[in-house]
Amino acid sequence: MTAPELTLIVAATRSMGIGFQGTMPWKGLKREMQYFARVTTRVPASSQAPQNAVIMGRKTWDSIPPKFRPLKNRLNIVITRSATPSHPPSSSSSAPSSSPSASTEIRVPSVEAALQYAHEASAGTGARVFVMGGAQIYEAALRHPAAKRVLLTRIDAEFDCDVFFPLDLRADGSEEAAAKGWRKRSREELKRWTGEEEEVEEGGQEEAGIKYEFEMWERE
Ligand code: FOL
Repeated sequence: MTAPELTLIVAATRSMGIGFQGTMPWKGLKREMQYFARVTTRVPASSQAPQNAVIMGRKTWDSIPPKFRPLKNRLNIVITRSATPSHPPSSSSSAPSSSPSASTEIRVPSVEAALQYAHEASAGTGARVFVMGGAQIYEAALRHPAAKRVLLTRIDAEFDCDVFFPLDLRADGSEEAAAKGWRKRSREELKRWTGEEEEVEEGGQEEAGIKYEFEMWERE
């Protein structure tokens, strides 16, 4: 079986900063967060998938407000070294103890195990698999050939950051990304892939006095 395609989703400052002291470096980007929620939740129109999967590290899981955890209408897969590997329920077996109920997250010990789980759970349904951080998990995902796409929200500001996205997609200096085969796609291609018709405006968005723009990068 072929590996499921992976899409990394991230919001980053001009210097590719993504986090500060266990939380997000900025405040008040509500519509940006709603974009994240819509895009990760929306299943492709052509798919039979009940839901997409979101893969995250344990620290990112901890950073989500408890009332939003697990992220609703998505299979939440959390990577933690203290996990004992689990397998998704297969249609031929009846093992309710290992099934993810709608209100719980799955814990796995590695990115590889997360991919395996997402793949088995979604086999053939067309469900999408998103990697939503943090930096260590993005880094491991980017080493994987299945990581085909980055949905970047480029925040046109600087904030104190102590964690950075491990691939340099800066507007000016993205030679590193280009050399590794990463190309920025058009706004039309982003709209088509995400299904976002209204929200992806030319010239970007502004919220709480902060400008930002939605981008899609793909690896050739
Ligand atoms: N990608 C983008 N574009 N923006 C982000 O803020 C972002 N954040 C993370 C990963 N990728 C991102 C990791 N951090 C929630 C909280 C923190 C978080 C990711 C998600 C969260 O609570 N999400 C809810 C939305 C709640 C709301 O509507 O305010 C969800 O249902 O997705």
